[in-house]
Amino acid sequence: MAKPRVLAIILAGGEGKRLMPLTAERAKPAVPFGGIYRLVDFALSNLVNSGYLRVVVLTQYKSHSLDRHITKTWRMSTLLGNYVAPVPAQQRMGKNWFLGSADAIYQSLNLLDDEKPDIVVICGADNIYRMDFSQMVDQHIDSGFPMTVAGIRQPRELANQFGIIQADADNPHKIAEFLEKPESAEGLADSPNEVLASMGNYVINADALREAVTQDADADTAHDMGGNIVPYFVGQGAAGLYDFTFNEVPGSNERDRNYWRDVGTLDAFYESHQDLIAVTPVFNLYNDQWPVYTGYTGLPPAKFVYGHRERLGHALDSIISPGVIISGGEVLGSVVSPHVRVNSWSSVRESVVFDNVNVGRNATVVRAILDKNVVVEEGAHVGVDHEYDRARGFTVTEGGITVVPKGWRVTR
Ligand code: ADQ
Repeated sequence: MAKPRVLAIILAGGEGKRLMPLTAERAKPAVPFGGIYRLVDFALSNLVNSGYLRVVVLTQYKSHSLDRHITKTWRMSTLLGNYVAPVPAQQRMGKNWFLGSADAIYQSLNLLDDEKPDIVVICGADNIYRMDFSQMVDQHIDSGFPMTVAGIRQPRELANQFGIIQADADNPHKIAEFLEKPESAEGLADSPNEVLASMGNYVINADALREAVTQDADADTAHDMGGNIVPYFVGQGAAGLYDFTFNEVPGSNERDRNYWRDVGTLDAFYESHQDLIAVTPVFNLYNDQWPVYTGYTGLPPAKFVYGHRERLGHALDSIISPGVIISGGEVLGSVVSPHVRVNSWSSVRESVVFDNVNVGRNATVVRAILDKNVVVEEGAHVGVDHEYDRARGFTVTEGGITVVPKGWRVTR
């Protein structure tokens, strides 16, 4: 068979309610991650590194900064020479404006007419991982199933956040049963504390996709890929299962070989950042055989200023982006985005700091996420007194992380 034409669709319209306040003014896929990236860069980089250069990104909710990022970084990228286009969902009025992911594809079926792919790769935009999609596509073609779903083992207590897969007893590459976000699920026979979860990544024959989302459009459903389209194929005994454990990406280390995190909650988002800075990273950003591409250009290097004798400007066990100036303050166990200033006698510990934050003299930031443009005034603190943090309108997560919304001034 000739090489199939593959079109990739990234579902990037999710609202990301559980990441509030980080998603108050931006779509979830546009949330900054790892200093210089945005969440969508991981899915996009995976596709491009897999050799799939025809990519459309379906946007919808608060998509302004997402569109700008994609256009600036990806569409204009002569380096990649690829074709990445943000496609906003048709803006319907009233309560039907925001329907599920299957509706987003249905509304964009004209892309299939334009591109004429044989196979469509569909993935979400809010997971951190490395994956060579061509390996999944190969299995999909070999299997003969019209649809293939990627699966990964996850802790059983997270079953209600995922589509839960049961593999066929006779064919490990076939899905026997699928339940979207069940209240609970039985553990696997060989590992009772784990379930097999859908990664939200699908490979589908173009004609089967067209047929499935078209019939779903008229049905009284949630118009959701996981909730409706996957069960539609599973019900016909026509859904394949791709086991992510077998995915091999060049340059991976033992620890991040099968790393995959859904960063849908603030605590998961925070913990995933800690994975980046572990001494042997649990997720290694320094794998140049499978690079993660992003949009910052023209930034000066990070700078560390000696400061005062009692407190030298320094950072340890941290990721410091270009354009940062650490002047007489300390940064420990943190991920810091561009244009951040950390001033004398201040301390930033185990935190995630977005673009253009200013940490004033003598300020303390502990186990916090500071959104873009936050100003921590001289002598102020964040994450030290959770009661006070809540009283000031900051979010404090179950895991004890204080989140300061975009542009806020933290006073003493
Ligand atoms: P969720 O991530 O909870 O579960 P959903 O909210 O539909 O499902 O989000 C999936 C992707 O689609 C996200 O990237 C989101 O941004 C996007 N999306 C949602 N609605 C959209 C719309 N109208 N337009 C464009 N994009 C939209 C899914 C699967 C589960 C699976 C988990 C894995 O349903 O079965 O286990 O992903 O994380």
